[in-house]
Amino acid sequence: MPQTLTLIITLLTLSNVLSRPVRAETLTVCLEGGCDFTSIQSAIDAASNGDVIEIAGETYFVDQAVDTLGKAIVLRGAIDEVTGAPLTVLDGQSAGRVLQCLNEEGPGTVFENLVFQSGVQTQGGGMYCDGSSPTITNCTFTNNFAVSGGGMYLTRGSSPSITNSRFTNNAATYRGGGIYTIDGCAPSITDSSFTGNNAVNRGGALSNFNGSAARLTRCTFTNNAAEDGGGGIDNNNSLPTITECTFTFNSTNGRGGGVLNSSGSFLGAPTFTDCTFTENFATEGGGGMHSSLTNPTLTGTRACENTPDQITGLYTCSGDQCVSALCSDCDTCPGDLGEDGEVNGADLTTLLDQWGCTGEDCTADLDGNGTVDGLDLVTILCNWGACSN
Ligand SMILES: [Ca+2]
Ligand SMILES: [Ca+2]
Repeated sequence: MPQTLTLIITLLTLSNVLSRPVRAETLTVCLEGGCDFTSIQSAIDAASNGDVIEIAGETYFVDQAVDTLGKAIVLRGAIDEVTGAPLTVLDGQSAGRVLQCLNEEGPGTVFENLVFQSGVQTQGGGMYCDGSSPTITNCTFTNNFAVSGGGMYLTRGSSPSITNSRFTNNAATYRGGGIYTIDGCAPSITDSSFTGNNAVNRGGALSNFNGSAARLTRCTFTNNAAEDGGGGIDNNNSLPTITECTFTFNSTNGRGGGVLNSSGSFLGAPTFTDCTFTENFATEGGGGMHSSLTNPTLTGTRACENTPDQITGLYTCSGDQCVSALCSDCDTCPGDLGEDGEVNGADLTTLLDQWGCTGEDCTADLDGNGTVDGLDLVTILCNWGACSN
């Protein structure tokens, strides 16, 4: 056998041995001893890719942000067997950040069944991701605090996958009480809730900034607030895809009680599909949503009983839209002023006849803002054709 061939075979055999997966280990953490480690960070330091760290259901006070060091490992907490709620708590003691991923963590870095609470940092009190996209499942971020991104701060393309998680009572003195994303991040957030988060500037629950393409599916936004716009979500130069999400009781002293889309999204515009906006509030208008210098696409939207109006600013709509003062109108046929089962030229004529009408007698004031105006015209046009109900 020629020497070269022998060498190649030897190398192939050797590489086969070397690439054979090392058996993944399970490392255990608990405070009282009897486990492999008493500190979460010590367990991470000792772990190799593929390992699982199981953390007992106790409260771990974090003196320095827990850092996964780029390792593809699973951090798994304990759950209440009845409710499924996480019982393992990482507490920042209102002194520092709780968790960070700074080394290009990918989906193989998994956080499961964990509570991240009482973290404080300039960016990302609960969690900070820089160019990292871990997997987050059944986690709770609560009572965290920052200038931006109280619960979580995502930057430089960080695109974590977040499922079945909760962001509750987090706060920011600037933007993104729950989450702040900047510079091309595309987190996927599914079946999760944002409740009682607050921002002094914009985006009580979530603030997307500078080319963020978040994908939100079946998320609820309830009781979030921001002082200067976007009580629920603030989309600034961003193009999120928001599907089957519900916005209720969010508020702002600016525009966009539920959502504010703003500042010329040069990369595209937000897309909303089958979302519901009810009982949100905006002092300056756009109780449900307001858009400025961007043109979001709305499909299957239901916006009703927001204050002082429903949806303001530019948007592109498609069918099955209900933008109406009363939610009960959504069950009939919004825009069908003549009640003949079709939104057509006769309804448009009625609206134009009442153009500028103010007060309660104006039947063509479809969105209930007190005037028959362009917003009502949009409702007619968005629902053009045979009634679906
Ligand atoms: Ca009609
Ligand atoms: Ca109106």
